Amino acid sequence: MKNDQIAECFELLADLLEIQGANAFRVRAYRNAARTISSTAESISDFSTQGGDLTEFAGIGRDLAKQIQEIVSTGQHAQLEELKKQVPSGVLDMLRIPGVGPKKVAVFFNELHLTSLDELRAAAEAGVIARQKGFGKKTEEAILKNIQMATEASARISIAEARAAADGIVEDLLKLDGVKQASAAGSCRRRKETCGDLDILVSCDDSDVPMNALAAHPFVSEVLQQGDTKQRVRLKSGVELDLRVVPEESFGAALQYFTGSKEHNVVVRGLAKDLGLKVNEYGVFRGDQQIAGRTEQDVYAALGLPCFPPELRENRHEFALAAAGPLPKLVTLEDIQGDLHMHTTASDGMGTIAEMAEAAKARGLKYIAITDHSKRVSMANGLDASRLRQHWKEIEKVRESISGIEILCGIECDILEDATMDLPDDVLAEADWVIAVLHYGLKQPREQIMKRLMCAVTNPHVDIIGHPTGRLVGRREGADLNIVELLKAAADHRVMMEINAHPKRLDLDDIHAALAKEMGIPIVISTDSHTVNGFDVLTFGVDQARRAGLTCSDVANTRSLKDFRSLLK
Ligand code: DGT
Ligand code: CA
Ligand code: CA
Repeated sequence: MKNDQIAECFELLADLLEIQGANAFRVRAYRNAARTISSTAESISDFSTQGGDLTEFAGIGRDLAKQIQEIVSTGQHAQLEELKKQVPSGVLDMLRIPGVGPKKVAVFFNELHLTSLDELRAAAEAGVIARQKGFGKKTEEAILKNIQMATEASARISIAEARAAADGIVEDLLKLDGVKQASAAGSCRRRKETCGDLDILVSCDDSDVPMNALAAHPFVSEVLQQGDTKQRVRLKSGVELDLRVVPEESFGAALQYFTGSKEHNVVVRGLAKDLGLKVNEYGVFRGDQQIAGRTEQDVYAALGLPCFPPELRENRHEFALAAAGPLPKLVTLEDIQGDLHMHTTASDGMGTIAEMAEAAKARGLKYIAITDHSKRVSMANGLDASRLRQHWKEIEKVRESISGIEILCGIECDILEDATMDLPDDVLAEADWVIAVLHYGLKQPREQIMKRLMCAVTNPHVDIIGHPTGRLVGRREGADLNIVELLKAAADHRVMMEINAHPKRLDLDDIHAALAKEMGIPIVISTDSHTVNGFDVLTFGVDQARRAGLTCSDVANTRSLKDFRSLLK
């Protein structure tokens, strides 16, 4: 069992207990434990089964240690299962509404007896929420405005969750006797930031083999439909998955077809028709004769097309790119040499400077920037000028004690609501690397948001805008900004743009990153790590960059540190 799964159990317990009005200390204990577990590098499950003493971990006492053992050994938590029966799942869905936490949900459930998003919407429309003690018209309006996001969020999962599930299942299917090939398809293979459902293809002579295995797979809760070659199941996480079993000679054609996107496939079919050919999930056909289908390369080649990387298959630029010559070579995870956004224990990170540097080095990175928060982010213990200067001295000490990785003295500096920087210019001037970000006041009118961004872009010490829109995937819209105007100014003032790789952010998104590339703005893919495991998310940032069509030359942190420095102002 993965640490994140154990942590999720505790998070859910905390939510449910809080909704039931449980003791605040108890709730906090579960949340702290969840945080410790999800930020621990070592497998808690292995540690526990090998007889390790779990109370060695911060925030884990005897009682919690026992509960962890229970989860690890039974795959369940009895009290959690009990609580789930008492609180309908529709109540938990309410937690996905931006700005609504367990305390508000407790009122909706316990006092207003609302049990689903639909009931909550109806109550808000009827003005019932605004009349409730502690709530007002404003809260009610916010709920009505944001409830749609919760409905949609519950329908789509993040690419991180999609990949973890799909890759795990594909790996297990490939181990089965008789299974020749298996692959994820659909939006997950295209690395879209969210996925509606999962799609997996298998080639196997006996379709019962993969279907029986999937039905019994630990991720799967029930089989929804089953035919001769097609099966639809629901995973325990709630997401649904389509499995298709296809003959070997059609595997490439099926993979092409079911990878999509629909829009890409429409163009492919049209091009085939122009050549007097027909393409479907079984192959490419001239009349009745199959001329390709075993591999995707064959299918595209039969149509005179290159085998598009799945990330490009959205019918955006890929056909124009193909017509213009060989496809550009997209950036890969292995190309990334440095990570320029991360936190340490100086602000809200869980690792020390040395731990973060060692972890980055172990992953093959050649350089990093330590970029803790500035003082405005007080709940993250953000740094003022004097603490920051002290912190940089610490970084210099670590620099001297570690070889094989370079460490830049950086700062993630807030752009304040009044369009000034959170730290004075003379401090920013001393930094090797300054990320400017919006954290607060994201709902300000466009004019003020742009004024703030311009303040950062025109500041001579700002190197990059971090997570430029501030959106949270499926949870919060980004700030109201004019992206073209921002990118123009960034190009003029030689300010870079971040693709924040965290699957909750992916900010810039693929479309905006493609625009930044077009305008010649260097893009940096950063992890925003808060723990030594935080670097894991780099892959999602690279995927987003690939969807934007970025090559090594577009991504500044594929360069050596020396070449990277030449891009700085
Ligand atoms: P999702 O699941 O909403 O995140 O997006 P996809 O792209 O995974 O869509 P899905 O699961 O409905 O279908 C998987 C792929 O199968 C899709 O990308 C293209 C192909 N496909 C499905 N239905 C059709 C269709 O009606 N026409 C064509 N041309 N292709 C289809
Ligand atoms: Ca899908
Ligand atoms: Ca599907």
